[in-house]
This record gives sequence, C-alpha cells and structure tokens, in this order.
Amino acid sequence: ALLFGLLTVASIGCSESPAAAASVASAPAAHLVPVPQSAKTHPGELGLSAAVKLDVDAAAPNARRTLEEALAGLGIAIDDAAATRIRLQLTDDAALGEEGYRLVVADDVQLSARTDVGLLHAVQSLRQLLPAQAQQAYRLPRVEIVDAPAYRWRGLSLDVARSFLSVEYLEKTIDRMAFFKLNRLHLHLTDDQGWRIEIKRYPKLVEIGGASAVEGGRSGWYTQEQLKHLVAYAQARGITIVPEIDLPGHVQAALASYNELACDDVENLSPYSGLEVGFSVLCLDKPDVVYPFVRHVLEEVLAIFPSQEIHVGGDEIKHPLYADFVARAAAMVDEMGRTAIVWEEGSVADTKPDVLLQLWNDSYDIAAAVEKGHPLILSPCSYFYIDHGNYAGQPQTYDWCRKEGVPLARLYSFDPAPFRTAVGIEAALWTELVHTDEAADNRLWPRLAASAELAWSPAGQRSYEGFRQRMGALRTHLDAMGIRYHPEPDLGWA
Ligand code: TNX
Repeated sequence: ALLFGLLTVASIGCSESPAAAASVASAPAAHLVPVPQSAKTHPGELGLSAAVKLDVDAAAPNARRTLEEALAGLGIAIDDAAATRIRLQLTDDAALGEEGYRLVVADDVQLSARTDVGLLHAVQSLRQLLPAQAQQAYRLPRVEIVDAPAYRWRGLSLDVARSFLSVEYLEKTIDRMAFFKLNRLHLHLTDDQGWRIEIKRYPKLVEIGGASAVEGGRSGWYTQEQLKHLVAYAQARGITIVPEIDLPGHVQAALASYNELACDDVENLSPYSGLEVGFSVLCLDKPDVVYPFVRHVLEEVLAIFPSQEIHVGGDEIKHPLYADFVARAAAMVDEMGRTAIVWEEGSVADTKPDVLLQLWNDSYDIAAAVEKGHPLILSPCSYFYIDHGNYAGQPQTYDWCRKEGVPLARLYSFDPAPFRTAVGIEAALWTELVHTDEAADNRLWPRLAASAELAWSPAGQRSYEGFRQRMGALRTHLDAMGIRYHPEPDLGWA
C-alpha cells in the first residue's frame, strides 16, 4: 500500500506533469473524485468497443444494476461474445473492510470487494474512468486501484422542513451522492416552519404542520410509503437515510398541529414562516404529554428507517429541563435498539458514550464529551454549511457563520484529523433561503464533491490542486447527470 501510495502522486490526475507524460504517453488519465487511497497506472490503455461481456457475482445485485445502467447510458451492449470482460467479484480480502474495493484494468476489467457496497463504489470509480457521453469506442487507463474510505460517515444533511424537496429531487440527489461515494443522507424532517413526515397516530402533524413552509419556500410532506421507497432506493445505492426529528425545540409546526404539546401560557400557536430560531419548545413541564408523544413518533420513525443512527435534534434551545430531555430521548432511542445523534449542544446531557454529537457551531464546549468517547459527526458551519454562499454577498445565502461564505477552497482546506473521535463529515444545506431544485443544486455542487473527498480520501493523497484538476475532468459527468452546479470560477467554470 505504501508503494502504491507513493506512485499515486505521479499517476492520479497529473497527466500534464512531465513524469506522467513520459510514462503513460497519451493514455487516458485516472481522474477520480474522491482520490483513491492508492492507484498505480501502467503504460498503455485498454480499448473497449461498444460491447462487453459481464461476469457478476450473484450476491452483488446492486453493483450489477448500477453497472448495467451505466453501460446502457453509454450505449455499451452486454454481449457474451464480446472481446472484453468486466468482472464483479466478491472476495475475502479483510484489508478492504466493509466498503473498500479493488479495480484493475489490464486485459480486462476486474472489480472486487467484500460486499455489494464495496463493489458499488468500484462501479462508481469505473464510471468516472469512462467518459460521460456515449462514444464509438472507449479507452481506459491501465490502472490498479486499491481503495477504502478514511471515514465511515460521509454525509449530506438536507433541510426539507423549511422548504420541501420532492421525492424525485431526493432520488436524483442520492444518485449524485453515490457517484462521489457519499453514504449518509440526513433528512431534517421537522422544524418550526414545517413537519414533513406522516405520523399515522398524529395525522394533524402533516395536515397542519405539512401545509406551512418558510416564507417563499415550498410546503408538503412525505407519506410513510414514499419514505420507505426512498429508503430502499438509497440503500440500493449504498446510502443510508438518517431521519431527524428535531426536539425539543424547533417544534412550532408540531405545536400548531397539537396545541396540547405547548405549555398552557403559550399564546402563539399559529403556523410559522419566519426565519428566527430558538423560540418554540415542547412543554417539558408536561412530561405525561410530551414523552408519550415523543415515543409514539419515534416508534413510527424507526419502523420506516432502518438506520442504526437516529437524529433527535437538540439544537438551539435554552430550558432548565433541556439536558434531562436529551438524556431521556437518547435513552428511548437506545431502548428501541438504535443509537441517538444530537446536535453538539446535547453534550451537556448525561447519555451513553455511544451517542453521536453533530458538531456545527464550534461554540459549545464538547471536550468532556469527547473525553467520554462520544463519536463526532463533523459539520462545522464555517466549512460545511453550504446554505452559505460560495462567495461573500452571494444572493439568497446566509453568512451568519462566516461573512466570506464558504468558498470551495475554504471547504477543501478543512482538516478532520484533530477530531479524535470523529466518524466522518457531513455537509449541511439549510433551506430558509433555498426554495427551488435549481438553487439547491447550485449550493450543493461542486462543493459536496469536495466534502466527499475530505471524508473518503487519506490526507496524504489530497491536494486542492489535484482536486481542481480531477473535478475539472469530471465536469462533463455533472452535466450528464443534469446537475445545475455553481459555475465555479476556481475550477475555470465561469
Ligand atoms: C443553524 S445548525 C441551525 C439551523 C439553521 C441554520 C442556518 C443548527 C443545528 N441550527 O436551524 O437553519 O443555522 O444556517
């Protein structure tokens, strides 16, 4: 691996460098995002005609389907009589871990991994080695890639509560995330401005709470059937959907639906469409009302989402019983056999050390929690809040966390290494100011690809210059996927 590592620097994404030019002549380059753990290119190339032979392990149905769709998209037929073979094989190589893979292009193409998910990642790498559009013939670099993620949590958080995003848009986003080996889609399903998940025991949550949105945003809600469909759709692409029910604050939509959840002296129980945060709270002085509600909601949520980790919110609320609430909610999730995630404020609660903290604001003291061993999901706002602009003053963006916004180079410069208990990185798109699919695409891309590289690739392989070159080479893929990305000047796209 070390040898591969050293060679990679000269062989990945540097086709213009003299060394690479001398050794591989005009062979196509292996421009991959995220950059792999190790890759070694050999001289020459493998030519592919418009037909290949497929040889696939029966236990890798998702990788197979993804590969077949990719080949169909390029007009490459699957034909047992074809000269070149693509082989997808499950192997026993413990070094690859759950998600790692090998990809070897020699006289044929061999993808191997321990799991279907590992093979899915291999197929995505192969897609990136191939052009985005159909051609007469294809040329692949002769390459040996051994790859595995640095972090197990490579996420995107989408706020569908302030402004709704359709199932169709979420499916597209899942496909695009998979292309960059992201594996967690966190859905922020509830907030003051809307409640987006059907809870059968409390139908008014969506009848009333689903009908509101932030001013200018989209209302709407998902049926449980739709969410189950989405879970399966994501799972087939290697992605786990992580639901968030934000409690005990950020609940105006729930209070407007079921007034008894509020304390008796609360006067404003109307649906809310403003931008302020931190005013609403479940009535923690009525435990006999609040905790059964939380339990019933969580029971239905868990029946939809098989994710081991379940997010219960816990952000931006000051209340004497706050820590007690977080401890009880996390314990409830634990009793139900899952593990709670809470925003970093929740570190004050007495919870089991496996409860995950999602870091976002850097202003809460979490040192003691880290000492206790709590795993961290890294979303510090000055790097990963992509509701913030790509540049200072960009219209329809926030800048409360950083007035210069979150430029691509800034995001890429984040170093996760000092966070000893980190399980990974999650970029977050809040939607107070993002009300269309086009605006969401514009905030997400290409920054989400940079975030994916930070979470997947080892520090020794990453460089911003390398990322710029490789991302530049993948622009045609973003186009082919229909992504309305920000025309990033730093990539020469503007
Ligand atoms: C902070 S992040 C929030 C959200 C907002 C976001 C806007 C977090 C836990 N709370 O409620 O949407 O800032 O950037």
